[in-house]
Amino acid sequence: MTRAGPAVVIDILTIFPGYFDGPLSSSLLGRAREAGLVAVRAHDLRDFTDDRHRTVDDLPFGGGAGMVLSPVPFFAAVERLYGSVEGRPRTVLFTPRGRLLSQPLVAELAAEPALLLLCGRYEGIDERVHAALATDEVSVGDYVLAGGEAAACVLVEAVTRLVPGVMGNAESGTEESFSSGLLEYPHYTRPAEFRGMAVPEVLRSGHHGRVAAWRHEQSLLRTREVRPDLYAAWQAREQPRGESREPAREHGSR
Ligand code: JCQ
Repeated sequence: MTRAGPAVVIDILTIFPGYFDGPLSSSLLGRAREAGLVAVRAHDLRDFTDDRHRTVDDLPFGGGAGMVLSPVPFFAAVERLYGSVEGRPRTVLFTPRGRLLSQPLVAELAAEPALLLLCGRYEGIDERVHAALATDEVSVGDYVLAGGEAAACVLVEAVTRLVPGVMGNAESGTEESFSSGLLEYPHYTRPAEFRGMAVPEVLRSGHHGRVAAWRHEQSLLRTREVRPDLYAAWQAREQPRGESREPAREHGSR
C-alpha cells in the first residue's frame, strides 16, 4: 500500500536558514507540516561551498559598492538536491524587479508538486542565477528588503493555505471572497454595541438574504473606494457590456 506524501515540497536556498525556524513551526504552517501535508526545508547556501571559509559572495565585476551572491553555491545546491539543473522544480527568485505576487500566481504555484525558492542578499545575486535557474522572478511589493527571506515566508504561507486539507471549511470561505477579486466585507462579533459603535442592524436581523446582499454591496463599495484597480478588473469580468448595477453611494463618516 502506498502512502501519499506531501502535496507540495518546498526547498529554500538561503544564507540564513535559521530565519525560517519560527514561521515554519508556527500556527497553520506548523500544523500543515506536522500533518505531512507540506514539506518545507530551508537549506544553508554555505553547505554547498567547497572552500575553507564557505564563501557565498564576492566583489562585483565592474566595481561599485557591496557584494554579490556567487552563482557557484546556487548551481551546486540545485545539482545536489535534484541531480541536475534540468531536474529542478519551478524555481522562484525573490527580487523587487519581479512579477508582483498575486492570489492567481499563488494558486498556480500551489498546484506544483515542488517548488524551489531562492533568497538573495547584499546588492543582489549574480545575473546567471536569474537567467539559468529562476523560472519565476517574484516581488512581494514595491519596496526593498534586506534579503529574500521575508518574501519567501509570505509565499510559503500563501501557498500552504491553498493545499487541500490545510484549512478547515470555515476558513476556506475567505479564499473564495478574495478570489472573486473583491475585498472582504466588514466583520463584527459581540458585543452588539461597543464604546458607542453599533453593529449594523441588518447583521442582527436574522434575514440571510438581506445579510448576503449587504455584504456584497459592502465589498463593492470598499473595493471601489480603496482599490479602484481591482474594482475595474472585477467590472470588466462581471459586466463586460457595462450593464451596471451601481452600488449605492456610501453615507458613512469616512
Ligand atoms: C522582493 N519586493 C522586494 C534583496 C537583493 C535578488 O537580489 C536581491 C533580492 C532581495 C530580496 O527581495 C526584495 C523584494 N519583493 O527585496 C536584495
